Amino acid sequence: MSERPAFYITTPIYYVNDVPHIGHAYTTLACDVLARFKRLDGYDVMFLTGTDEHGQKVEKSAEKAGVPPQEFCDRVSARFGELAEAMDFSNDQFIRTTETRHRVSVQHLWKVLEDKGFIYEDSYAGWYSVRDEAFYSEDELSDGEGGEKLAPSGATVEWVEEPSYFFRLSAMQDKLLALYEDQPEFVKPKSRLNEVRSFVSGGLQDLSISRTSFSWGVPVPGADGHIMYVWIDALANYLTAVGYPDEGSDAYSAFWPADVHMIGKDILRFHAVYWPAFLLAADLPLPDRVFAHGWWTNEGQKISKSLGNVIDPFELIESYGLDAVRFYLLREVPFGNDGDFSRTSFVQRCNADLANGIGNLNNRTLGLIVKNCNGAVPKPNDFTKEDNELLSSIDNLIEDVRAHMDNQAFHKAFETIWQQASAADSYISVQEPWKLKKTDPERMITVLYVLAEVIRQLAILIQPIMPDAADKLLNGLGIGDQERSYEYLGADYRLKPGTTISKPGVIFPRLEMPVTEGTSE
Ligand code: ME8
Repeated sequence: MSERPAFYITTPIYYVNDVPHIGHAYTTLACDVLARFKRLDGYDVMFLTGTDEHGQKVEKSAEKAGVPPQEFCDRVSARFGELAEAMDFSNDQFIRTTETRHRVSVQHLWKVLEDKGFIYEDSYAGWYSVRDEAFYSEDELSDGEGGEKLAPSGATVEWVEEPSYFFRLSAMQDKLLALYEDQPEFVKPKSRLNEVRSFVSGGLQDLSISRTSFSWGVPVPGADGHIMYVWIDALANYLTAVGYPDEGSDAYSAFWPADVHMIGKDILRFHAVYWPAFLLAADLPLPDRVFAHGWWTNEGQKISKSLGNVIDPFELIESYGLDAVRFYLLREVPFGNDGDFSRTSFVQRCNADLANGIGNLNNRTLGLIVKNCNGAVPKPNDFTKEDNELLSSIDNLIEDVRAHMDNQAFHKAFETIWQQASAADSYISVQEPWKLKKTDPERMITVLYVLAEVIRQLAILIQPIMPDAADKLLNGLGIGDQERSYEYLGADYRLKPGTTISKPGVIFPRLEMPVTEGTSE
């Protein structure tokens, strides 16, 4: 087994009732960036994503489409696979809850919970939302305009009465409160922890965990006619992927418990209340953290199919290129907050930080090296105070970036990196290497060397967010695949004089402003 530390990160598994949109791309992107970061930082990473294929919502969608549920799941799940490819996600696994290994795993978990006395049979009479696949108590509901009852999410609920098995969630209240107390980073951001704590403090009712009024789900072992509630089925995917129920397997020993379950704020209760309750009841170790990020709106409006404003990630990539899409989504909005997608801000952000930022820095520096230094990294002379300042701040940048990444503060990590790119921009404006050619060619050489070295380290640092652009930048500097991990940051692996430099191409194309109302600048 590997000597390296392990890191296990998961996305929610997405319902296959509909094709992927920007929200799904966003969560998985955040995980991808963290997974890539950790790999470069020396970790053995397990990055899991996949699809949630059972339940009433999926069954109804398949019915509507006039295809058998499994065929429907295969079709939509494949689309999520295509998204992973289009977004260049580096997931190690793609799990589907209709796989046999998952049925085995979740049925085992059920049995463990049953053997430990946490499951009993009764009947459920209450409200259920198919859209949310969630049970709601009366006091959580509000009245809709047409007299219908609405869940806090805005989804309609229906009255359900059926025989059901229950999980003794009510018995877990104290243990959960103790968890939030002892492990305050279990839920992030902090506002979400407070939300969860107040929900649990209000008292917990036992949870209905089987359904009998439809059949698209994992059969409850030994209970004819019962299928598992889709959330116990879905949550268990995080265990299945690392080999559960084989707790002695290499994958399980290396990766469980998970380091981060990344989710959107809509599914906080399932991950921060139900999931730890199931695990505590089954005597299984708890994940380190559930991070619930915010919600994207589109130009100020809720994203919804009925409003026709769903942002298609495939179209975005087609229009703006993958590097820009990946960059914008994680740079624009403080991670954890809600964010508004706007094409104007997209173009502004990418042009400022990419085309005019790192792209321009790279073009100017490499262009001058190719023209004035025989197309190779020049051998620098003595560094001045300014040179040393710039170099030492980039040499130490990883410390701050790492701290931000460990807090899932992606925007801060990128801000830190881009501040360094700005510092290099100021340096080039002050040093004016293009003028030095005539006045002080030896100094020009040193300035260009310093700049190229800064670009080397910036390119290594930005690999997680823009793997493709970083690859081009590193190729331009002649940095081989073996010299791209974070070990190579810092002063020990400075650019080698004599390395051939290629003529810079366009790495970050300048994007056109959208021609719609309200975009005049
Ligand atoms: O809830 N902004 O699946 P789901 C940001 N199958 N993120 C968004 C978003 C938006 N507008 N819309 C969706 C499920 N998301 C369950 C999960 S896990 C064991 C089971 C993202 O297809 C966000 O991550 O409804 C949210 O939590 C997830 O998609 C919901 O995906």
